[in-house]
Amino acid sequence: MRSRNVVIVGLGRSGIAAARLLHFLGADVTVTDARERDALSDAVKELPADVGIETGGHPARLLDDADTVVVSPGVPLDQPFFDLAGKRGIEVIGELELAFRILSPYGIPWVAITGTNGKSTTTTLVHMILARGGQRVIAGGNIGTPITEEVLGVVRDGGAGDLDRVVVEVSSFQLESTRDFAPSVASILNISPDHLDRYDDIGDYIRAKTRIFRNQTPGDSLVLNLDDPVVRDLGGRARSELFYFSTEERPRGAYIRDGRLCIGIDGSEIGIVGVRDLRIRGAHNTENALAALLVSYLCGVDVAAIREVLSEFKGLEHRMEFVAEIEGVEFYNDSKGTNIGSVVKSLEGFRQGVILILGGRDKGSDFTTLRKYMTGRVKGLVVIGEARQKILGQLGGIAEACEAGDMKDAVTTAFSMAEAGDVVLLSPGCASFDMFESFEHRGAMFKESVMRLRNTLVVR
Ligand code: UMA
Ligand code: ADP
Repeated sequence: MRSRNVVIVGLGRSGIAAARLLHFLGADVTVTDARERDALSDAVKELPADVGIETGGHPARLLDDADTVVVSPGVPLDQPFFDLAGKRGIEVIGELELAFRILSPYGIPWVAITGTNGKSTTTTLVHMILARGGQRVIAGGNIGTPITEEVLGVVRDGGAGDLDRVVVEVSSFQLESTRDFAPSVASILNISPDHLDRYDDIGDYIRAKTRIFRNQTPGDSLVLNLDDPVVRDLGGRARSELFYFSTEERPRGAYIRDGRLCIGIDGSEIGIVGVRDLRIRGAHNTENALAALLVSYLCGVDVAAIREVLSEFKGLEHRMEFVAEIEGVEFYNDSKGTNIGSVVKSLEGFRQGVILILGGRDKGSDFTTLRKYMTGRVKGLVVIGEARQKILGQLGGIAEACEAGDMKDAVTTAFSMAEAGDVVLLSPGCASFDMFESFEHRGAMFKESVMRLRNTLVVR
């Protein structure tokens, strides 16, 4: 990194990691956050002592000595601070771009996975498969560990030159602030409406996603979902080699034949595992497995490693996670179901008798889309968070509906609406930040409330 004076905007996970990496590399670093200092005390403790800190806003004077601005993904770019940086010719890049540039001298190929849903599951599978196949890999990004944190780990140990690959889950927010980012293998899993509180329309959201292949060249690979009506047509804009996955057709790439997940490229076909051998359930997880096996195959990994991992992987926490059965009622935690498309997939896993806990911070979503999937399946609706009234307005009359003030209340209310044989499903279709620190926190509170309920019933 040639620049010496860097301003980092946002002191969340990405900002802290970027600051630590740049500081290690010898840059002069100042971090600025919109929140007041009191709210940032834990974050500040993680910074080296000589990093400058400016809280309560992003004052223009920080740009006076800056060469580069590094922005965190959750910080919208349509703010005067960034306009001013642009006018002064100061480059604004994201934390993902920063990591890419720092590793670029080593020539390590990157694998990047995006999509509205299934990113973390697919990224985890790819990471596990490549590692099982003996590749030296670091993984991170939107999945939770900022990729700059992983990069600091290898740069500090002098091990960057030994890496075979970097695997990243990338969000539309992270892609917005890329410039040179060019993964050798990229995948777009699916696109459905999300984050419409940040984008003017779905077209803007799609444009951000397509930045994943913007700098790819003919030697690179792009893996697309042939079954997704938006994604299947994006390949026309790419210069990279196209591969597809599908559960319905048999494209050049990965598909299902006779109940087996297969790779078929240029005439040769390899059967990998049976759909029934997968331990992650649901049609959407079959799609994730197809994407992961194709991406991994294109990274040159041994097929045995793909087989082993796909037959073993049981799924991630907070994604359709079975929590407990209480008096015949099953509880599932799908706290990561943060948009309408993911709630649809989760509902499709059940036939009837669902009590759905929905709500949180709205992202400009259209909840009426859920109506047809709820009919016949959802017998009770418990709404939580800021989006309560909007959801009741859009879904009223479809099922018995109740409001709950917190997660404990939501769980007990849902249980009171259920009978033996029913399912209580937390699949909120919203962001968590109105009531919780993160989707992980929301899922943990759900599980804790279910366990408490079970304990009180046992005592009774
Ligand atoms: N802030 C400002 N100015 C602003 C807005 C925010 O200073 O104008 C500050 C906030 O006060 C806060 C900080 O920015 O202190 C937060 O930055 P951030 O929102 O970028 O959060 P991070 O902790 O850095 O986490 C980010 C991703 N968050 C978002 O994109 C919102 C995490 O994805 C990601 O795991 C992490 O980087 C590591 O790469 C979370 C997410 O919700 C899981 N992602 C969205 C999704 O999956 O749908 C895109
Ligand atoms: P992301 O990282 O994109 O949020 P995850 O793998 O964490 O995706 O899954 C989050 C939720 O999205 C899951 O609980 C499930 O409800 C839904 N989901 C997962 N994979 C898919 C897919 N391929 N298509 C649609 N929905 C999916």
